Amino acid sequence: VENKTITRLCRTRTIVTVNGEFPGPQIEVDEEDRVIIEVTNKASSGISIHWHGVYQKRTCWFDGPSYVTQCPIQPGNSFTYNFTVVGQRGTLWWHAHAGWLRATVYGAFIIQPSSNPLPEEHTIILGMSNFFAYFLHDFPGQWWNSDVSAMVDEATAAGVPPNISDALTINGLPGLLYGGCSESDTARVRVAESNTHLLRLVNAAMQIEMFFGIANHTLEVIEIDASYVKPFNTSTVVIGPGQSMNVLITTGSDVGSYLMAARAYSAAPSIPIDNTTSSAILEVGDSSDVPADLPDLPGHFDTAFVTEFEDKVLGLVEGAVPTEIDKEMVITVSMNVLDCPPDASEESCQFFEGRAGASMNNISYVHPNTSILEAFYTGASSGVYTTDFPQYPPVVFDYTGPPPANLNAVRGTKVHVVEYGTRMQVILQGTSLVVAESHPMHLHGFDFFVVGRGLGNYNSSLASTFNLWDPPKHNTVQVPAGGWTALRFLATNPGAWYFHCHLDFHLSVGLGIVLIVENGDEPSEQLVPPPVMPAC
Ligand SMILES: [Cu+2]
Repeated sequence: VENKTITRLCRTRTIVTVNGEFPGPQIEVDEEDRVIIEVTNKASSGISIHWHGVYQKRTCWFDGPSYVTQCPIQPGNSFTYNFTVVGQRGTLWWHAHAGWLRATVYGAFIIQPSSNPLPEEHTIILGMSNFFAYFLHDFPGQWWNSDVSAMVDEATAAGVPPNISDALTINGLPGLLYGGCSESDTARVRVAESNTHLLRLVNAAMQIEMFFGIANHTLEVIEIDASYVKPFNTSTVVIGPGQSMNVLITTGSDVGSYLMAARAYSAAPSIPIDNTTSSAILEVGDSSDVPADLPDLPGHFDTAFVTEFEDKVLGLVEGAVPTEIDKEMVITVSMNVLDCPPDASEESCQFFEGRAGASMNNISYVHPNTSILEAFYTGASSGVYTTDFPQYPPVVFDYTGPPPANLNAVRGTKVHVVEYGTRMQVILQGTSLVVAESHPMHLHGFDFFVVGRGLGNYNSSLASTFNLWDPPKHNTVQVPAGGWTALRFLATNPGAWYFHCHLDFHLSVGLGIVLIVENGDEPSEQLVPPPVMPAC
């Protein structure tokens, strides 16, 4: 991990990279591979790396989120991640999980299946990022000459949401539609004529759900979050931050170039968004043309399209969902106004006279200054966390109705402990507090089945509508604005697992919890002993 000077749109900045590359290097492994990655921190602030979507079965030590499974790797220090990829294949990704460093520290993590279903496969990696928010904005203090954490301090000093981004990117490049300097900053991907190609899509953006499409081409979605789905065709895919997706395209017999494009989707029209469009060029055969026609993407607030898209997503594997459950949790997922801390200045509390915040079941998560997992493993949790994260919302109200008076979410470091082997059902209930937004919720250590979702408030009679036959299996799911999502998973992976919103602003103001899954009785159901972990 090191600083590197890069130029985009004729502006030069220093950013944090891995091996000097942006986006970072693609990691390719085979099913069942043991993966050993030595991370040396030559940047100026602590960092850790998360292998997004990798189960880390019994190896929670190497999952990566700072202050959850490890202390950050301090500048000048190294840490070796060491895990085996078991029972999964497809497109995942890796990214920094410390502060907002993932803005520039990310790359694809690809698990090749032991048997390849495609006669001729080409792999195309698309990254998407709105890191330009932090790249082009003239924040006082010129954060980019030091590190992103300084920028976070600037952006959140007033306790309000950060500015919107200036540009989106595809493979780290903004594309043709950003004025001067654009053409040289446009990604090109070359594929053969008359063939079927696999595109591996990752949404690495900090804050933005996206639409993505290719002019004149239909996308066949075959896999989401490294789990197969029943294949379906679409002109546009919807991909949230943290999600990955495999799609097939078939090229025609003519040589030619086509624009690929990505732009923001938002469920909350009242909030300003980055309304720019990132583009890249798909070259079919030996073509160096610069095409002009954009794919026909839905409008920024086209929630109807998103709902229709999500209705098409069904799991390829049938009958794998736990039909009985042992434990249910109902968790509100909410934006909030947090109290101004007693020692804070007025300038730092400019969001409805408090600070912009977020919570789950009214607890706005605060990181301890050490690793939750280490505290749990060594029995030294006192003063680090408490285990009283509520199983149900502490205050029952019309969650998605007219916003009630602020419920005064409180800051805290509370975890929820689950016995090994528990068949879990988790209802994530959105609220209209402050603003009804959709939240891409990501669970570490597991895939979950998305058995139901709807608008309004969840109640137990809606369980009869669940799809317990072929629901999709994801590691990240959108909780719809003003609605709910129902998940099921089997808690057979011991460890401390972060469960959080993948919009980094929401995450940084408290939208997360830690689920601790206890060891089982058998040695094969227990955490491996820890390596020497970084010190806080
Ligand atoms: Cu969120």
